[in-house]
Amino acid sequence: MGFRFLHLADLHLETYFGGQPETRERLRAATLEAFDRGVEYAIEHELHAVLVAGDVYDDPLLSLRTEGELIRQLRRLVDANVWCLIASGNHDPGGEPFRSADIAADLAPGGGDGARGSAPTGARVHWFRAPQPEVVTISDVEGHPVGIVVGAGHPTPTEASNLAAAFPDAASARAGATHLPVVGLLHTHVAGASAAATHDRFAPSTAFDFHRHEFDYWALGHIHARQCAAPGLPVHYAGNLQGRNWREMGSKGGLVVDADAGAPATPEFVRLAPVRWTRCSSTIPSGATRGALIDHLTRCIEAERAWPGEEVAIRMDLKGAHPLARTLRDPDELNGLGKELAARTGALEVELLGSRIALPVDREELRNTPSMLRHALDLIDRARTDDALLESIAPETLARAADHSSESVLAYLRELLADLDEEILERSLQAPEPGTGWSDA
Ligand SMILES: [Mn+2]
Repeated sequence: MGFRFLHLADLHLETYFGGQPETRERLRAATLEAFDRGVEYAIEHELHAVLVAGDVYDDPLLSLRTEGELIRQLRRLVDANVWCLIASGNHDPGGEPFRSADIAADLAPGGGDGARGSAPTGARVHWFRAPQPEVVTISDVEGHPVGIVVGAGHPTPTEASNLAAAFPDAASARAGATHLPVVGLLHTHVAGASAAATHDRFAPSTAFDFHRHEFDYWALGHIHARQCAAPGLPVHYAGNLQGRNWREMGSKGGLVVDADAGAPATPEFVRLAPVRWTRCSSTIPSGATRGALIDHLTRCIEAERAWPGEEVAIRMDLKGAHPLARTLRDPDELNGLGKELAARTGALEVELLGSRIALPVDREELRNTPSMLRHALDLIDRARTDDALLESIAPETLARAADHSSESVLAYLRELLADLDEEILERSLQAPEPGTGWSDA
């Protein structure tokens, strides 16, 4: 067995969250719960260390309560003889004027007594706060060395230099201890990684930097999507610990690594986040009653869960044909339905998107049948491309055309046309038969 550790990254404690107010409240606690689970996992599985690759908290406004919780968890690890190594990122920079320096001081031997009675933390905690790489030898419970961690931190919130480039190669990090695996710990933007484009280019690096060092594993942070960041090399982003919004979907947690010297380590994902953001699409049953529609959507939500009762925030793309298409596309209606479904299923949040719901009309058939409706639809179609026709059918007084230049009037008229065929269809179609419309009966 080699050097066994849990790789976490991007905890973003007290981040600004997406979703409804209740969702934000839940996520605040869920992030701390996920961290608690990670600590629990490391202790229970007797890992040698927990490595956190930066962005432990979101900004310097971190509450004292959450800071206290962070320190409490780190002390738990130390009390259980598990090392804890953190490398500062852009959200938790390590320079003297920043918050991490204070937290690290509380963690040092003889530091703050927030957890009186616990073992002194200094021995097994290391916070890499400086841009110059430091080498730390990790020992097991008996004090035998099991691995080497080389780490560096962002000194400021906008580190522009390539920190990976200054790392020593594996041989010099080992300094003769050839049997020990070498692990890099860094918060960095690797060019070409998946989702790299949506993350700021702080401490930018390339796959080449990691090729050169010949480390047995790189524990990276910054990009929130879990992935191997350099094909063919043991260079991994753990992804953030708890998804915070629709852009951070899927299971979240950490990577468990068992590293040996000279053998690139393959990490194994362990789910830690209690809440999962997910997205699905559903074709609604045409003509369903309100009750039948709710039942249908409830089943979709249940099917989306990995296990009964899983805490999910779901975004559902609705499509299909329904006599009440207009109602079902209305944001207020969808919001109300979503809340009802969330309460009914216990989902944290249900967001419904209805723009692809249409009226149950065979448009081809309609166009081939002579009727007033057909003429109206033809007229709307032609007016979309024929400006002279559009102007000729425009009302003399326009409600909102303050600027009467021909181009702005035309633009306004085109805007009015946008949804007009749907509106005409809906108004001219017969009301649904009792029992097929919008009732719970
Ligand atoms: Mn970051």
